[in-house]
Amino acid sequence: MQETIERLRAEALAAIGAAADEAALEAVRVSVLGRKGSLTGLLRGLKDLGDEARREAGAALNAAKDDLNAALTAREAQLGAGRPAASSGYDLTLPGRAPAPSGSLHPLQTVLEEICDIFHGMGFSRDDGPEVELDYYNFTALNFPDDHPARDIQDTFYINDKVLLRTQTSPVQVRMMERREPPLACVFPGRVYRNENADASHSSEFFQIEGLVVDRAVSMADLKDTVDTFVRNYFGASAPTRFRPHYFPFTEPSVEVDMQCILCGGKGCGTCKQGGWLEIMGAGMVHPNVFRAAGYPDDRYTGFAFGMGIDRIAMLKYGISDIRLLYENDLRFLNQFRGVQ
Ligand code: 2NL
Repeated sequence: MQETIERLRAEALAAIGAAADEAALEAVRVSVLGRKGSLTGLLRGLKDLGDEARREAGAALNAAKDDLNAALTAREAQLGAGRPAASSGYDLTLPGRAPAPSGSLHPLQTVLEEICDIFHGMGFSRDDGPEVELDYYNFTALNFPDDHPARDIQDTFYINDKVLLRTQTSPVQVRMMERREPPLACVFPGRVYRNENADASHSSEFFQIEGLVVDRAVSMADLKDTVDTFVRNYFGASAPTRFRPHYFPFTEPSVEVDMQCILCGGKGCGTCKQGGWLEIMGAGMVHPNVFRAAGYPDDRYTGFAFGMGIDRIAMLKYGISDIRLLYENDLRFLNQFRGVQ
């Protein structure tokens, strides 16, 4: 009996050592220790032995069983060590699933950030404020007379008598001047609203960026240089710019700024309606009444301000012919800007 046990033990240990993978090891375990295994069979046979022989064989069989269990555990750990613990049941060599599609910036946001970056490079900071505004900040403080047509409900969305959706970002600038003393140079991008019927070039919401520089002795030449530096940086080539006299209640003098058409170089094309020039912004020297409303002492400061439609710049840059595309969020349109920065 002792010999049989010893032989079985030696054979099983050899088989455990030779098992090349976990399946082979499991087969060895079943053949020795399983319900019909060779060692299990011997244990079952103990009951037929006499007292003395049963005690001896029992002790030997239990010792062999412990040895084999220990050897199985050790071999199992050895075989498992080659691969990460978590991988059982997973095939780590399979290619991954396609990642969830990532979003991207809206073309208006891309253009807004690019424009802000350029002004940041010229030393401008950036600020924003409420889209729901007091009519005082949107109109009165900006030198709009009480009977100015822009105040009409035909042109402006009113919440009530005194509260409206801002029609420009200028109210944020008035709020800044109330808070801070010059010198200041800041841009103010944001969404603005006009009570307008939508068509290819009009939308009741659009984006604007305004800029304001106030200090002692700021001049129209500073405005011109700022505009030229912006155009050079944004549109690359040094397209000439020109000022045309204009009227805004909040600036005096006021101008509209054109740049030579980037598409035809000034020769005339569909984009510039054959004129050779593209209007890119309105601007001027801040009206003294605006400084007065902001609480700046008379005559101490001068400043320039400008306002630019971001939608128009985005439409020019990407060749978009209908402003409504920028607000409909049609994925067939938006997906064309994935990866475009
Ligand atoms: C346009 C014209 C402009 C301003 C905005 C401004 C702001 C203050 C004082 C004076 Cl607080 N001016 N902003 C000045 C000139 C033109 O925008 O056509 N925007 C799309």
